[in-house]
Amino acid sequence: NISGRTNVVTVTPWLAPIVWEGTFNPLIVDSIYKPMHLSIATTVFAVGKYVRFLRDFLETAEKHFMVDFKVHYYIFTDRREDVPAVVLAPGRNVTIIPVPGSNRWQEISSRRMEMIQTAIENQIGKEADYIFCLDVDTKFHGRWGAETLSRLVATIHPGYYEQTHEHYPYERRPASRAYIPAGEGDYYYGGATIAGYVRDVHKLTKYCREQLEADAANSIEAAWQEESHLNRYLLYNKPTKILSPEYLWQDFKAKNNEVQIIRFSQVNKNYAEVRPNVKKRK
Ligand code: UD2
Repeated sequence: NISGRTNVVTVTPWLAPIVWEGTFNPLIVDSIYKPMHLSIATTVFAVGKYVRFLRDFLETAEKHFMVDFKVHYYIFTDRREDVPAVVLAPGRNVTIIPVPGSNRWQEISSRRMEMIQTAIENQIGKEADYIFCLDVDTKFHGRWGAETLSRLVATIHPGYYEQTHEHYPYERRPASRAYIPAGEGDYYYGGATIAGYVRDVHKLTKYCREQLEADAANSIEAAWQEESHLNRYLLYNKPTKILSPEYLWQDFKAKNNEVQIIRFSQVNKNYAEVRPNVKKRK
């Protein structure tokens, strides 16, 4: 009862599945994972004006994200008073973690690695089996369920899944710790969705934090900040499961033949209006 897919690649050269609609049976997946009573931590940062994206993120997550699982949202924000009260299903709850603001969006995006690392050490590591680290300027539109669980999970960036690795925006300057030499690379992974066992995501965030700090000490910032370091980490620490761009789309992109369902998508945003400083978007 699985249709199979012939127009997309569904397995990596190291035999990790690439999850697309038609490659899994949700009933079988749910019957395996739901009885395990897993605890799922979900981190989301809403710093500065990005707090405005939280309501849609949380409301749509309650409809589509890990439904019937215990989900603990950790909201990192400098605007506690603006966090919306959203009705959560039984077994799901929210913790607010205060973080400082910043006048550089690059710093807010990058410092997530350090803050997630610390939150895992202080709290999440004792509470959760799996963790998802997600961007807030997003909405869920379709099922995101237990088919996404694995030891180390990354998502193919929707902007680059049709391209070959010489076109990926990896960091190409050898001076940066995120450097990936020409001719190397598997996929270009988006920084908006990282997941896995808590201990594996802890290792990843600690590594990226250390590399970001080493670059900063050498006055260099990788092309796409923590996303560049993430891509380097995943080149040498292969993900055990990869999510297709169904799990990370962008509202400004037209749907195409390969993507049969958009499950999670970055909303269109006015960069000049929401960011404390502006840089051309990808
Ligand atoms: C891409 C990545 C993003 C990150 C960034 C790195 C995708 C689809 N997105 O998105 O994950 O790797 O590039 O440069 O892969 N944030 C705030 N307040 C701010 C700015 C950012 O809370 O003022 C948080 C928020 O959770 C946001 C995230 O950081 O979702 C990423 O920032 P972005 O969405 O502005 O980055 P963007 O669109 O370039």
